[in-house]
Amino acid sequence: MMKFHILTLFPKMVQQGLATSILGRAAEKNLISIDAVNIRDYTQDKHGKVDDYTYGGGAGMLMQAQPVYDAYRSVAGEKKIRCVYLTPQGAPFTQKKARELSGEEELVLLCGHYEGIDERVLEEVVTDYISIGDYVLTGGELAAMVVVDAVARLVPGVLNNDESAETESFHNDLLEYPQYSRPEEWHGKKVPEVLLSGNHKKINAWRLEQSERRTEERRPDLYAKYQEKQKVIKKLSAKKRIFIHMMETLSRGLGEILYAEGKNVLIYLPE
Ligand code: 9D3
Repeated sequence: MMKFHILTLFPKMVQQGLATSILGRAAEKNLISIDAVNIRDYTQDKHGKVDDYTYGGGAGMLMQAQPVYDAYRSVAGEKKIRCVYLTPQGAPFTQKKARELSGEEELVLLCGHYEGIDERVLEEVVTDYISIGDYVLTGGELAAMVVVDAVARLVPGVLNNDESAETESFHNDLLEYPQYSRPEEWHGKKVPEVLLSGNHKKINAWRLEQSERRTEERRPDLYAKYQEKQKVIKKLSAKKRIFIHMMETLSRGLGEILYAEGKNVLIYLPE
């Protein structure tokens, strides 16, 4: 069972948002637990205040160190639990980071509000600084929900067999191809002929082509990476019997090209 503790001023928001669908079922099955801790419950201020002005001036308020520290201690005790602070000043969140965090037994997610949190408590409790992208949110709650969702999906048993096979298999560096269901014609639009042909070799070729065109159009950054990989795979195919393992590693997205120049290829194998 992987435990998520979310420190926030808006516990209902995160609790409700994560109680539905796949994560709701995972919690019912005790594969994960999600508890939202209200930072305000830990203030020593008699009026329940958790924020104050910043030293040095400037607009806005800051969350004070004391309630954040005591909220963290209420879940961690004297233990050290990995603590992710959701902040615009963090490193961009990626699937790789989600995989890394899913190896923890327990995780604290700290949501900031106002202009942020007093630096001194961050120095004492935070192990990871994460942003979910370059746009302005109101607070860390939505970002924490994004991280919990992406990490919890990787906990064994949370996804069914079909769902996990999908995430583990090929199509790395490429966007998915378009998909169609019944009826065969809708608003005058027909399902592409090839998908009704039953010829799976042809279908796979069509889907790959669609994925490539779509990636080139919508994600030129990913497409450049894909093309570099294909170039290296082609080079390796000159000695296929020797390099078959490297070729498969690359096409399955299990390795990264560190260096490729002339006849030298260096591949990094994570884990
Ligand atoms: C001086 C400008 N400030 C307000 C406009 C900066 C600011 C403070 C706090 C901007 C946003 C926030 C609240 N955002 C988050 O806590 C946050 C966030 C985000 O805004 N974008 C992407 N990822 C994240 S993770 C946490």
